[in-house]
Amino acid sequence: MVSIEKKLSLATDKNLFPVIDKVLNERRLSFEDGINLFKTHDLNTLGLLANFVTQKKNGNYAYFVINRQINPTNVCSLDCKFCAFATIDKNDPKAYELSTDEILKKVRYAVENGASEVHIVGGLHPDWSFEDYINIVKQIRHYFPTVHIKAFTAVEIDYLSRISGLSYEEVFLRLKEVGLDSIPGGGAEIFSPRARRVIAPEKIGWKKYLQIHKIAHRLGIFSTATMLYGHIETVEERVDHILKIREAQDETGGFTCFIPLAYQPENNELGIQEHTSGIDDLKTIAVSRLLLDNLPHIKAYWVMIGEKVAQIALNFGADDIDGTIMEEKIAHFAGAKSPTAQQKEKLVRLIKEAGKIPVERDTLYNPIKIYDEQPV
Ligand code: V47
Repeated sequence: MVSIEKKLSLATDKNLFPVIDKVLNERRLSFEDGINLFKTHDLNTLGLLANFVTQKKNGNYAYFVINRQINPTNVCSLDCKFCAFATIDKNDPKAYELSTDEILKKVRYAVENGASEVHIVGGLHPDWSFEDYINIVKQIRHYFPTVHIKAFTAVEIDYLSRISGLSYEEVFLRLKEVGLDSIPGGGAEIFSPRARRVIAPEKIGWKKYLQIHKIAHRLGIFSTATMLYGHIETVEERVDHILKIREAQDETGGFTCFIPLAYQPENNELGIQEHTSGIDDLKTIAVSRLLLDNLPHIKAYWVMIGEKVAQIALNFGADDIDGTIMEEKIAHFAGAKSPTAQQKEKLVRLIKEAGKIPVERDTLYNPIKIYDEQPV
């Protein structure tokens, strides 16, 4: 077998030589290394390096989850320019609010179809009270005692704190008491204040986003982290975003996974025409894998980059492709071309074709089933 050193000796971009040396010797990469990795055209070396790190962390395993996404409402007091899902106007024909019964029906369908997780995010509804949000979690937990409830982004936690007058800690303790298990990584967008002023001027900034996640971690609530890329941000802003997440993870260790979210350009106010390219998707995943040496998992979210690129990304640093999801609104309102649900068998096949061993996981990456027996 050809050694990794031998393979990497074919690298053509001299800016990557110091990075190769650091990766092989398990030394932390710098901001400048991140920029050089984003700017390289030597995709083969980037993929080799990222896959080398993934294999060290996760062997040949690649994960998926049987889950359902539920968005209780799209009515939202924020007016983020990149968002095609939410509406500020309750009377907008596309506005909707799910009742508790409708939410429970969706959870029931998910659980009956093998879901171990429900992933719940939605708008900051101006008329919903703190207790309305609490009740969503409470009712799900009452009827479905074992399903993992991953609910409410840091942006929603901040909103719940504001409408209840409770501190972030107190909000989390209430949610935990009624059944919350973990929180998702949405709402991070891009941390750069410059870009944030344009794309999400009213949303909490990066300091609060990370503060909320770190508080969650200290209370034993794990979370994921995201980055929305492919809009107006610069490569420097991407690297800065990723390194801020690395710094937070050094403090708490509570992020299970990092998910680069490819911007979907339709039906919103930003006026960008293009979807991200496959090369940019692969680079962003690979660079994330290399910079985030303290995060266990990197997700290639098939919904936003498509199944084909997600599958290739499993050899570019990703070890997870998310899940069956059962329905999806946020990316599809904004023009995502992928399906809105996925069969488990398809996820297994995508992973096997990438030469990896599929593992159905729970939210915290405990294996539920390993599919190592049959070939593709
Ligand atoms: O916060 C909104 C993003 C996020 C667009 O935690 C958009 O495991 C692209 O966070 N184009 C919600 N993205 C989705 C999310 C997520 C998805 C899958 C797994 C996990 C996880 C989290 O979607 C929002 C925002 O950053 N978003 N509009 C758009 N036009």
